[in-house]
Order: sequence, then structure tokens, then C-alpha cells
Amino acid sequence: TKDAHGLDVVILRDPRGFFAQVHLHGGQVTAWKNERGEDLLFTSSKAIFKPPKAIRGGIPISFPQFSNFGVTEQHGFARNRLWAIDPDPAPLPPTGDNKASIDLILKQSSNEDQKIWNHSFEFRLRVMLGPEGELGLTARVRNMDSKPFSFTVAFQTYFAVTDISEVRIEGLETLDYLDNLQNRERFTEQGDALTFEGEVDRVYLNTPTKIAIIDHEKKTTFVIKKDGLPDAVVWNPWERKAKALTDFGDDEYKHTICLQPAAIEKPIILKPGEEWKGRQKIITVYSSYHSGR
Ligand code: TA6
Repeated sequence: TKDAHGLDVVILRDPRGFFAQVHLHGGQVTAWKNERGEDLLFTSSKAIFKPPKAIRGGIPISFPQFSNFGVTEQHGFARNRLWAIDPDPAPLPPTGDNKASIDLILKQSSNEDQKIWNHSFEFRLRVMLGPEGELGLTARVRNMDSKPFSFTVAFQTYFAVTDISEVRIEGLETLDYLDNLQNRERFTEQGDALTFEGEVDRVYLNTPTKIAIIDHEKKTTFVIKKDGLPDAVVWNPWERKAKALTDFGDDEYKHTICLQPAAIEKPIILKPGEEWKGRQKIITVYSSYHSGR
């Protein structure tokens, strides 16, 4: 199917109403909704749906480079390229019940990219809507070249929250982080849970496989489970930077937190023929008061 802008999208739906949308442009999840039709991911009202620009919101993928930590364009080229439906996906695990999934693939294609990052690879992405409405992303990168290469990678997940000042992140306490706002200097997290009062742009290192985002106002918790992605980026542009971003509404920083499972500090190194696998799964938990369950 096509979206309202004429771009190719794949829709995942299950009988209870869980919903996910994936754009072939960027291999990017651009919507995920619960059974009440509420958006669980944030997409900016100012998002620009014009390739090759990445779409502001959902889950853009940074590959083969996070941010400007290397030679490629900011956050690599994967989010700016057209992905294809994978004709040869890995077999799905055997389960009968409500599960919808799509497999996409990106290969080195453009000459421009090749000039800057000359490695032959296959990046396979499986997006899955699970039996409880959970969203799963599995990434596999295979070295198809005759020489080794290394890369960094992040799932830049824009979560939808009611009010950033009522949001708390649990699981990053006492960890070291690189502060992108202070020349990537290394600090140690001192506080209990992470709360927000201003711009934040940090790479937390060696994070646990489970991190939680608690939205007090909506009485919702996102539980992020990850594998193969040791780091976690936490980003909110706050007021000043939001105003400077053309594809981000001035007040929208209040309604999103970007939490990104990633492999940044130690780049992944692949020898010819080797494959790396990384996963994130997001589960929403509602308090009984809110959902009546
Ligand atoms: O940590 C995330 C980050 O690198 C921030 O510095 C911020 O600029 C953000 O990504 C968004 O980057 P983008 O290229 O999507 O505008």
C-alpha cells in the first residue's frame, strides 16, 4: 500500500486492533498503535515524507554509523534509502497465534554510499507485532565482502508520552554515559531514575537488557527488552533545539522521548561471511486503574 504521500508502506494488523506501519523508505517503523487506536510511537506533525530525507518519528535506523561518529552522513545512510521486501527471510519461529510480521532488506546500492563506505553487506530487518500487541524488531547484518568491516547502529525509537516532565526512565541508574552535549565526555549517572528538565543527549554504556519508560500521566509503562545492543541513547531536544529543527514542532518535545538501543561505544566488527544480530522488543503495560484489566 501507499501512504498519503505516495510512499510504499506495509501495514501489520491483528484482529484485536493492534497496528504497525513500516515505510520501505528507511526501513522505518512509522506507527504503532494499541487496540484502542492510541499512538505508542511519536511522529512529528512537521515530519517531511520526502525521500531521501529520513522521517521524523517512529523508529529510524542509524546504520552504519551513529550520529556523526564517523565518515558517513549523520546517522548513516540506511534511514535515507529505499529498502525492499526480503525475498529470502529467515524462517519464522513456529507459533500459531496472532503474530504479524514483515521482512525487509537493504543492500549496498548507491554509488554515493559506496564512495564513502565501500563494503558489501545485507541488512535484514524483521518487524513483528506479537500476540500481546508488542512490537519486535530484529536486525541482522551480514558481511558479503571479502574484507572485514565495522559499524555502529541504533534503533532511534521515538516513544509517545503525555508530558515529558512526568516521565521517568528506569534501568540506567549508576551507569556511565557519554554526554553528547559535553564533547562526549564520560560521566556516571548519579540520580535514581532518570527524569527530564532540559535537553538530554547521552549514550549510556553497557546497559541492562531491560529498560522501562514510565509515563505517570497516562499510567503506561513501556518495557524495552534488547539483545546485542549494549548501549542506550537517551535524547530529548527540549525547547531551543526543537525550535531549530524544521521537521519538529516547537512544543512537541513535551510529547516524546527518544530511547535508542544501540551498539556505539564498541563498534561491531564482522569478518567476511559473518552475521551480527540485534533485537529490541517493546511491551506496553497499563496500570489496572487505567485499562480496567
Ligand atoms: O543522540 C541522538 C542524536 O544524535 C542527537 O544528537 C540529535 O541530533 C538526534 O540524534 C537527531 O538527529 P537527526 O539527524 O535525526 O536530526
